[in-house]
Amino acid sequence: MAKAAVINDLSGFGRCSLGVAVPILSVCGIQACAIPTAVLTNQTGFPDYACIDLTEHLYDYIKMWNLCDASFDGIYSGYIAHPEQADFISSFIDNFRTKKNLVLVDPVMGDNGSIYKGYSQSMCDKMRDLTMKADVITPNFTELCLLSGGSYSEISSLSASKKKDEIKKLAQKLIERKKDLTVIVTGIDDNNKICNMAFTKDKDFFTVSDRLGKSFSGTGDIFASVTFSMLLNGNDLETAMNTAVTFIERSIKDTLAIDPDPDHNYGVEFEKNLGFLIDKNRTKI
Ligand code: PXL
Repeated sequence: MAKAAVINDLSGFGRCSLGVAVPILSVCGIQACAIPTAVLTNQTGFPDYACIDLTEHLYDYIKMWNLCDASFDGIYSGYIAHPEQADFISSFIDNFRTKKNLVLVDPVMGDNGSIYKGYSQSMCDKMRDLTMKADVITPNFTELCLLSGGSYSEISSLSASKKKDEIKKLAQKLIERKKDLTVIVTGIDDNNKICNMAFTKDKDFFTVSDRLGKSFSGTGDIFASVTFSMLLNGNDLETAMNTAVTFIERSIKDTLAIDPDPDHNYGVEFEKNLGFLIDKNRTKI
């Protein structure tokens, strides 16, 4: 059975981070070894939340897991609660990197043109360095701009096709810095559609699906978790991304079936669709 270290926060409400990553990896037949960066009552999109920052405990994971000779087929990181946590993730990758393991960094920093509450410029700078240690990164359009110096407002005002050209240029800028990087830009608005655009140094791949409702908490985390799991199980990028898109579509449809105007902070009904991922990964379970 494949084993992955998953570095992310645990939010009680909001269906994001470890709350979606652990169940998704598990149903894909991957042992998820969780490293909580912080414990939050609710994700930070809620008007009120409390956060316990776990920075001071993080290096124990490297120390203790070296003592038990731990090794990982994959490493997947997401939300950080303090700039030093990016340094920790970087050290964790240095310690547990092998020639074969897969490292996915989801550079969680913001959405819709703004950084998340609790995020600072120094966290974004450190996140930018961290992405250069990954095989795959999954920024949304806001995060792509933060990583590459693109102007969110200028590019957002362009026509859909010009916007996609600019996104490609920004992704290529990151690939110039690290030649074997796969950049998957998630949740791009294209009129009534949503696109995910993947770039490597020699190929591009896009998914297009209908926009269903407004943007929900945690769908970026779900996308990264499914894509990471499918890649770790040996699927190609296209299959991995298509599976993530279908899983999210089904979960949003189920959410809207219960309430056509839901509070997007609570995330999507992904739990009842985990069986779909079990079917997709049948040979691994
Ligand atoms: O889904 C990204 C995310 C993860 N973790 C926390 C968040 C957010 C987005 O708001 O607040 C705590």
